[in-house]
Amino acid sequence: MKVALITGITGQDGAYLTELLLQKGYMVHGIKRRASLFNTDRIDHLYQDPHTPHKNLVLHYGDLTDSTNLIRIIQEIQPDEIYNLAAMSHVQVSFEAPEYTANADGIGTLRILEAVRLLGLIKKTKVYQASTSELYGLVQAIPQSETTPFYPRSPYAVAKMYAYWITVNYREAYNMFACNGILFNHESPLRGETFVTRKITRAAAKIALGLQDVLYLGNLNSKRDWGHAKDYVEGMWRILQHDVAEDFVLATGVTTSIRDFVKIAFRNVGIELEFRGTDEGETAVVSACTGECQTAVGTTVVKVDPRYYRPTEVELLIGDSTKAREKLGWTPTYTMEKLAEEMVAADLELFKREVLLKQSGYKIMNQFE
Ligand code: NDP
Ligand code: GDR
Repeated sequence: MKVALITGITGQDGAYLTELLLQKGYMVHGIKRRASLFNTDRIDHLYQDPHTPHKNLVLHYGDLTDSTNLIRIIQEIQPDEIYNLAAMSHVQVSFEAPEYTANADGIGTLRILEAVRLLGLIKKTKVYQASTSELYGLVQAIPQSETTPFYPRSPYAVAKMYAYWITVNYREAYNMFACNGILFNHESPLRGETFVTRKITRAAAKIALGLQDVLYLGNLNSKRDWGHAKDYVEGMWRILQHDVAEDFVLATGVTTSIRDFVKIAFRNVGIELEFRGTDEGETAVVSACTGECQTAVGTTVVKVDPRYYRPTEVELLIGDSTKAREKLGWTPTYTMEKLAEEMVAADLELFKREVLLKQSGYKIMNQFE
């Protein structure tokens, strides 16, 4: 039985990867942070009571900013594969917490690699590093591939650039099986609520059901190459099964603007939008309303709020994943349209439950109301 350690197991990718590795018969260990509230929602369906005999999923408390726990856990479980997914992963937040981001996302990766080396596990343990298309930053060339130069545009991307190169360096210096997956944006119904796709699909569902009036967004012009997280965790696994340690881009090769993603998401709840104005004055107005939609034609449902603008923006990402397709046989199965449809459907389901509770007399409130 292969043993895997996943850092960031409570995140979007951690949840999908755990499911995949359990299906493949792995013993999975995950590192979760201590929080004042439960933070395991995304993997609760996979959770096994500590008293269950022959468990194949075990969670350990830990943090990428604390090498003592990383060394202890890695020593204890002697993993065949480590997937380093833990990170402060929000680009805009990294401008507000740059030092912490550097520590967790940059030095955190070094701590993992060094733990493997110090514990004498170089020959046994393969390491996957969650690198990112944010490394490309200011456009140098398109589509972006493994050979495109980097130009990071945020504290997050700069920290991830350190992580990328320290992974390459440990591979070259110590002959470690350490690889970067340079992954373009990937989303799902499990995506964090403050990333733009999920913010949009939640708002589309809530606006259609009459639970929200307006969606405020930042830069509508930037373009992203969006795939589904389920496809991308399959790629991570394939990267570590390849006979040689190498770095790979995973991407769909199709790019879409935020504005077009908004249009497509709202179309899935029966709302057609017409965008008017430019820059900070841009808005979107309902031009037709069918199906789930209960919003009057002519209502303004999207507005731009400059508070969501970034000090330095990444305007255009479009990936070339030819190497992964040819060497790993990896191909994404989701189009952006299918992804948006799945995300909107999941959010509609979620908020219909909220409507039902309200109609049945239950108040939706937090504990302090
Ligand atoms: P999420 O933000 O959903 O999950 C991040 C995970 O990291 C969470 O489990 C979080 O724990 C954990 N974490 C954060 N800080 C620490 C820390 N200091 N110590 C230990 N754990 C920590 O991210 P995704 O699942 O979307 O992404 C996974 C990885 O892939 C990240 O490294 C991200 O930067 C990278 N990436 C993501 C892409 C995407 O489009 N999704 C594209 C390219 C790269 P908690 O639940 O407690 O917050
Ligand atoms: P990104 O994802 O920065 O690409 O990083 P995000 O969804 O946050 O932003 C994508 C683009 O949308 C624009 N945008 C907004 N973004 C957010 N979050 N909120 C808004 O209201 C909004 N309005 C417009 C942004 O300016 C940006 O251009 C994600 C993360 O998962 C990283 O961890 C990962 O490395 C990269 O994808 C690849």
